[in-house]
Amino acid sequence: MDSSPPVSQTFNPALHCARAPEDTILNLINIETANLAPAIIPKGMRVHLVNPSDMSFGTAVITPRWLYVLASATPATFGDPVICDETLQQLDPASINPGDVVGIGIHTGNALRGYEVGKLARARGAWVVFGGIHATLYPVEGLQLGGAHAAVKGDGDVIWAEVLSDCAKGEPKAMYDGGRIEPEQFLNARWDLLPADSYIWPSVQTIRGCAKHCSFCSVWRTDGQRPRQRQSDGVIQEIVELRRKGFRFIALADDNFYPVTFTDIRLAQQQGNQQRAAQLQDTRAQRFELMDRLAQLPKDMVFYTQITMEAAEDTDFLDAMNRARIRGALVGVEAVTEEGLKAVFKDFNLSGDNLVRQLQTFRDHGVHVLGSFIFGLPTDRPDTFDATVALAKKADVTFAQFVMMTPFPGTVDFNNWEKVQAEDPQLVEGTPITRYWLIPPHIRPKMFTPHPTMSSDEIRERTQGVWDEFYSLAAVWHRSRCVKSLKGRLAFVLISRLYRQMYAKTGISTDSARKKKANWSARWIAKPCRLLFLAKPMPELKIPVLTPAFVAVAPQASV
Ligand code: B12
Ligand code: SF4
Repeated sequence: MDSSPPVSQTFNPALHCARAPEDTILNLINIETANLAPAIIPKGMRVHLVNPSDMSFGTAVITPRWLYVLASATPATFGDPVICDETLQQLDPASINPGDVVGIGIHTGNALRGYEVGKLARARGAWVVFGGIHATLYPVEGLQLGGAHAAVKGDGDVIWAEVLSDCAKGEPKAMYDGGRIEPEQFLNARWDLLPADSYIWPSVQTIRGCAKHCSFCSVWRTDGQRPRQRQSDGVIQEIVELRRKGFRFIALADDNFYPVTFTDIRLAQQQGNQQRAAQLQDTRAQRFELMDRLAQLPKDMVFYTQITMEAAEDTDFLDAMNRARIRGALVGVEAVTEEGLKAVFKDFNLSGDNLVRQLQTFRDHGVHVLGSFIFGLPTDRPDTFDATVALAKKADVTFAQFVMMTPFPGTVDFNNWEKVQAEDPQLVEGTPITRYWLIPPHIRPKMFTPHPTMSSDEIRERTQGVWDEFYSLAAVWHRSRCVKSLKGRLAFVLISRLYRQMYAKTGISTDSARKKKANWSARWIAKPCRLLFLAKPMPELKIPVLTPAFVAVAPQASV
C-alpha cells in the first residue's frame, strides 16, 4: 500500500539551504470548510497523534493543545485517536500497525525527534503526516527527512478530515494548506480524551495572531497580524468541562491577550476611519465579555495568559482580568535598555524606571507577571545580566524566564542571519548551522549568532547564573508571600522549582550530568505539584450565561 518513494536518510545541505520559505508564510489562505463525502475506512485503521519529545517527565506542566484540537478534528468514523505525548512517555512503535495514520505536530525545538518518530511510524507501515508551526515553515523537510507522506501547513482544524479521508483512500497528497481559519472555525478540544493524572494545567486558546512585529518572533508571520478572537461560548464551554473534571488552573494559550491598544484606536480615529475604530472597540468589548463570563466561574479557578506590556495603560482591562481571576500573565520584557528594545523592534516597551512602574501596574491591579527576558542581544554587556535580575526583583515580578537569543525560523532575525551565513556557511558535522534543529542535541551549539563582545559560553554561564539567583530558595520563599495560605506558598515554591528545573537546567545546561539530575528532580517535583493544583471535580457545574447586552455596556476605551 505504500507506493511513495523511499525516505532519504541522508541530509542534503543543498536542499536545506533554500531561503526561509516565505511563500509558505505569506500565501496562507483562508479555506472553505471541507465538504467531504464520508471516507470508507479500511478495517482496523487507527489514527495516532504524537507530540514528540526527547525528554519525558511522566508529568507535564501544560497540555500540548494541538493534540486535543486535532482529536476533535478527527471525524467520528475514524474512532477516537490514540494520543501520545512524549513529554509524558516515549512512543511505543509497536502500538502502530500497518495502514494506521500517524499525525506528528512539530515546532522547531522538537522537529528532529519528530522526524525520528516519523521514520519509525513509516517503518511500521503507517501513513505519516506532519503539521504544526515547523511543518508550516518547512513542509518539505518532513517529507525528506521524517518519513512523511504528507505535510500540512497552517491550521489543522478543518483540513485534517480531508487528510484522513485521502489516507483512507490510500492517496494522501504530499502537501495540504490548512490556511488561517476564521475564529468561528476554531474547534473545541476533546478534553474527554485527556489521560488521568498527567498534566498540571490544561490549555485553552482564546485568541490567535498578534498585530506587533517583534524581530525574534514568528507568530505575526505564521498566525498573522490580524488577531483572530474566539467567541466566548466555545472558550467557556471548554473551561467548564475542565473544571467539571477537577482542573482549576488553566493556561490560556494566547499569543497576545490584549489585541487592541489605545494607540490603535486613536490612530483609526485620527485617520477618520470610523469603521475600523468601531471594529477595534468591538474586539475590545468582546474581551470584556469573555472576562465577565470567566468571573462567573467558581471562585477557586485561576487563569494565566500571555500579554504585551502595553496592557498596563488600560487599568479597566487589568481590573477586568483581576475579576476574571486571570492572575498571571507572561509579559515579554525582553530587554531592560532602550538600545536592546530597539534591536528587537520592541520599542513600544519602556525601559528603566518607567519599565519598573509599568510592571508594577500589573501587580497593583492583581495580575502577577512572568517576565520574559532575552540574553545575547548585540547590545548586551556583562553588566546587563546583573542589571536585568536587579530590575526583575525591583519590579517585583512573580516569575521570570531568561532565554538565550535563538533565531527561530520565520523571524526577521532568522532571515538576516541566514543572509549573513549564505556568504560563508558554518557547518556542524555537515549540517549548516542555519538548520540547527537538524543537528543532534549533544553536538548542537547553545547559541548560533556570534555576539560582538561576549563568547557563547560566557552568555550561557551568565544566563544560568541569573536563573540561579532569581530562583534561589530564599528568593522564591520571599516572593511566595504573594499568596496567603501555607498550602499556597508551598505550591508557589514547588512550581518555581519545577519551572527552573524544566526550563533552565534541562535547556541551557551543556553538562549532561547536570541535565540528567535536573530531569530526575523535575520528574519528582512534578508529581506532588500537580496535586496542589487540582480541586474536587464539579460534574454539575453549569455554563455561565452571557449577561444580556453585555457587549453594549462594556467599557469603551476613551482615548
Ligand atoms: C502556549 C504556548 C506555549 C506554552 C505551552 C506549550 C505547550 N506545552 O503547549 C509555554 C509557555 C510553556 C511555551 C513554551 C515555549 N514556547 Co511556546 N507557544 C505557545 C503558543 C502561544 C500557543 C501554542 C498553542 O497551544 N496553540 C494552540 C494550538 C491549537 O495551535 P498549534 O499548536 O499551532 O496547532 C495548530 C496548527 O499548528 C496545526 N497543527 C499542529 N500540530 C499538528 C499536527 C498535524 C499532524 C496537523 C495536521 C496539524 C497540526 O493544527 C493545530 C490546530 O489548528 C505558541 C504560539 C502559536 N501561536 O503557536 C508559542 C510557540 C509555539 N512557542 C514558541 C517557543 C519558541 C517556545 C519556547 C521555546 C520558549 C522558550 N524560549 O522557552 C518554549 C518551548 C517549550 C517546549 N519545549 O515546548 C514558538 C515556537 C517557534 C518555533 N518555530 O518553533 C511559538 C510559535 C511562539 C513564538 N514566539 O514564535 N509555549
Ligand atoms: S513577541 Fe509577543 S508581541 Fe511580539 S510579535 Fe510575538 S506575540 Fe506579538
